[in-house]
Amino acid sequence: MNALASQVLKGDQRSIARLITLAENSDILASQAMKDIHPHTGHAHVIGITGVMGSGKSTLIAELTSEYRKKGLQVGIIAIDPTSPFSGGALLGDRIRMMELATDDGVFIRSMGTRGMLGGLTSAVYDVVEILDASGKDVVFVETVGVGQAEVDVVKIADTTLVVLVPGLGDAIQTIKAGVMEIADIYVVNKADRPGVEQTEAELQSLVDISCSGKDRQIPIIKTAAKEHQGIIELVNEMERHQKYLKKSRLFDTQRRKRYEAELVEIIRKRLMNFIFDESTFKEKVEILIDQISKKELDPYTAADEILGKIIK
Ligand SMILES: Nc1nc2c(ncn2[C@@H]2O[C@H](COP(=O)(O)OP(=O)(O)OP(=O)(O)O)[C@@H](O)[C@H]2O)c(=O)[nH]1
Ligand SMILES: [Mg+2]
Repeated sequence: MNALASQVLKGDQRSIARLITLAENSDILASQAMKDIHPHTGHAHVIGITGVMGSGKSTLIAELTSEYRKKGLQVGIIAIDPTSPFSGGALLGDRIRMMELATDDGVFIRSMGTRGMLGGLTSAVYDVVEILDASGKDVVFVETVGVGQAEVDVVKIADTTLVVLVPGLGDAIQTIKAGVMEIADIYVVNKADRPGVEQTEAELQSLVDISCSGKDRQIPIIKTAAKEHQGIIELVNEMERHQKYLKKSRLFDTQRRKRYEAELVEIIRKRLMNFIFDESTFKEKVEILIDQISKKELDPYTAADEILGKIIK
């Protein structure tokens, strides 16, 4: 077994950080360690959290984390958003809360930018989830902001997906991009200390009544005031209930297969892209083809056939 991998399996914070960095840089050293840790994954409950900007996702994660820590569980946090408090984008008060968590050995926090193709999740997220899972984290949070493709992709990684809304934005449901509402396993109305919470809840309830009619599971709506630590225990209970539901039905395996499929596609895509565009000889070849396309000596389809012909014999 790879030395780095075995340190990660022991939960060593520095080794976890190192392997994550190697994976982010697609370093050759990462792939061996990733191979070694895979058999030790599958234990963590992966929770995706998405929702409008500033709805309190990071605050919720911090509060949920302290709740899980009280239960003696270890927590991993991945924040996919450059403006999140994890990377220093929020008010000082929030940052202090995060700092508390950051010094806890049972918590690992990592923030990542959205470098993925077409604004989707950066492919290293799959690696980071695997690493944190293998390192013994019982719960892994993945935070994405409700814009772009990332929040729709989060559903491929997460076992349980939370969509966070806040009261007082007028028609709450309209404020979230189409397609995002459908990915929720649990709706959270945060900032329930603010006026308009009943209206938002009622709007959501009528949406649930329509979308869940005839289904065996109704999407629950949980009201929280993360800043006041209100509704946090209820939310933890609801997430655990969802995990049990997944395990009881065959949905758990379906969900996991979705993640592995997305991960596999991502690894292949990344390797093919590197092969075509980074490897020196191909880069040269591609430049020549682009010249020819520009001069109308060649069309893009024939050029693509030529490049792919070198890979797919
Ligand atoms: N009134 C009120 N404010 C809250 C609550 N939860 C969070 N906030 C505040 O809302 C602001 C945004 O909170 P964040 O946790 O950074 O929200 P976020 O969704 O992670 O934000 P982005 O990552 O930037 O999209 C902060 O100033 C929080 O203190 C709440 O329950 N009630
Ligand atoms: Mg945030």
